[in-house]
Amino acid sequence: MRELAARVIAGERRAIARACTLLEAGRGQGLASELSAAPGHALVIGVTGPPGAGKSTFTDRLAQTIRAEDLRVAILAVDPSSMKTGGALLGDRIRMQRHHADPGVFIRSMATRGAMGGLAPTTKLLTLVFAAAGFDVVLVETVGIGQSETTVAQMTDFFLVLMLPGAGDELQGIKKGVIELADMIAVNKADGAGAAAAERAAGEYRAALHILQAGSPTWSPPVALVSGLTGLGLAAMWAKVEAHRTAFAASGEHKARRAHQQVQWMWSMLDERWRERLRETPAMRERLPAIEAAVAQGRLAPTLAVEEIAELLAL
Ligand SMILES: Nc1nc2c(ncn2[C@@H]2O[C@H](COP(=O)(O)OP(=O)(O)OP(=O)(O)O)[C@@H](O)[C@H]2O)c(=O)[nH]1
Ligand SMILES: [Mg+2]
Repeated sequence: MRELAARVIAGERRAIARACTLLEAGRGQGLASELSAAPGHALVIGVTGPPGAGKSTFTDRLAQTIRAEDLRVAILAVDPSSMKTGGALLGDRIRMQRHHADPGVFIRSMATRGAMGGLAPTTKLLTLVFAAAGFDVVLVETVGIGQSETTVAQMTDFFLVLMLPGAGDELQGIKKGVIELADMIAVNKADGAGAAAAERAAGEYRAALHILQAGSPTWSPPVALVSGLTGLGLAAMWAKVEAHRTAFAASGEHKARRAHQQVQWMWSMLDERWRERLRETPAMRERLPAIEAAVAQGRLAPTLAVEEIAELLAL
């Protein structure tokens, strides 16, 4: 493990890939500790949005923008496997090939199914690998469904929410919670025939953000128009990310956010392990399916189920 960690820290691509595989498989705790000792300086950016929002295309283009500044970038695409369509998978593969020859870009896909230690802890572990390997920027791309977006918000320095211009109620279908977490909202596909609709959508998001309580004394989340396809607005949005970084470093919010995230991460790992242990306890292994079934069928109130489980565990 020590040798592997050293090779990761030296930026060896094969070692980075190997480390990711180990950590995804729920192995390599020692490795994680070794890597924590080399925290690097990476800025971790989360990119989320509804299915088909153009996240992959956008992330790809953003990586180019970042590369143009001679910064090294790692992309972690978190796929809720069941949602992945053939087209998106193909697109992701094409994109991997595009950057193949560039040693300044590292791309990793992580299937939710494959994350043995839970999605959140594993995603966090992989960002740790990239940071230790010396990448300047880590882009974490995840589809905005279910809980993955809040999870990702909790482990990034900058949380970007991509939205689509669309007819009707722009806020429909996206959770207010996600908007509240956003450091920036980007209305994507603001190109060609979509430009006017994107402009309208941006106006609605601005209004929505205006009502929300500001989460930071130094930062009001901007709403930008972008196109991952044409590159429109990408340079401007990157400038905003850098402005955010500068502001948060100066105000101490960057440090505070990281500190808070470390504690959250500790708890999420503990939760996972605890849950695992709970399920593996012999008494639980036998009883749990029956308890779950009874709760599902309404024969047992969840409160009583918890009492019984607590008793079985002598809590
Ligand atoms: N007009 C336009 N189309 C785009 C843009 N970005 C992506 N698309 C198209 O939108 C579709 C989805 O793009 P992806 O980048 O795969 O979107 P995604 O959000 O990663 O999709 P999932 O991973 O399946 O959720 C593709 O057909 C793209 O060609 C854009 O900026 N403008
Ligand atoms: Mg995608």
